[in-house]
Amino acid sequence: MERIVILTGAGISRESGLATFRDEAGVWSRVRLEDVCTPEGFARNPDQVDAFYNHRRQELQHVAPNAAHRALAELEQAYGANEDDAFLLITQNIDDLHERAGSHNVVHMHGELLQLRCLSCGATPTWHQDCTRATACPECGAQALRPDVVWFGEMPLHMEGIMDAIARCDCFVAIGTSATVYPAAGFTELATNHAHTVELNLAPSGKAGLFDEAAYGPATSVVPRFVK
Ligand code: BV8
Repeated sequence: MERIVILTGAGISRESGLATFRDEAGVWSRVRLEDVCTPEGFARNPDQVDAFYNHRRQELQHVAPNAAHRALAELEQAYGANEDDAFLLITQNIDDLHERAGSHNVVHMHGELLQLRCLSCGATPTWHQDCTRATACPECGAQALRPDVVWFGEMPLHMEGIMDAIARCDCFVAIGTSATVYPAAGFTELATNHAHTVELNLAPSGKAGLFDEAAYGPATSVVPRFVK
């Protein structure tokens, strides 16, 4: 059975209404990533970081998965019949749209917006409301909660399993990512020598030259077509 690894980025959630990061109206055109997506920014001004993630957590409640998310859930179903982990979906996104579309085996390498982490006891409670410096950890009561996401300079999650899956895959598909942020941006290089590589994106990414196959256009049209 062919083994397929899929990597998604913010572009797959764009047509659900969530902004990407580096497009002209992207998240980083409105706020400096150094201020809201680094440990240093959190230490300097935690209230600004709380507000940044509270806004994104609130907007997540008003958006829904799109046809691209659903197509990947259907693809997992088709592979799922074969138990030997032939299908892996890695996402750089911290939204829950893949899960809401029906995907089960989702690896959030940059963490999850709907989860917090307690800096006192390490608990990672699921969280849909706002979080401020006064919010108490449901486990230990400490007012020491932060978003459970990976900031710049922090180690992405599940890297050992990710590298192993890429090393063993026959097909690697990158969807809706500018291939700017490492280590995810380096995954295509890891796959290109032994796997068939595919880029599905609105426009060619910085790594477009590495792919064996590509289709450009909105994810809701190119992803279902690829999955068929
Ligand atoms: C780390 C989470 C080390 C929170 C984010 C070389 C090697 C290793 C590291 C580095 C390196 N060089 C530099 C670094 C450091 C840094 C980095 O990569 N910097 C960049 C800016 C150069 N990397 C890190 O710090 C990483 N950590 O390396 O740790 C380490 C080792 C040991 C011990 C400790 C540490 C951590 C990186 C993770 C940072 N967190 N987010 C949050 O979301 O708030 S990253 C941020 O960018 C986003 O979250 C997103 O996940 C990520 C990638 O962005 P994309 O998803 O690609 O989005 P983008 O807007 O860029 O592109 C959208 C694409 O969609 C475009 O191509 C567009 O054309 C397309 N599109 C638009 N509309 C559509 C569409 N496609 C289809 N349909 C549409 N409708």
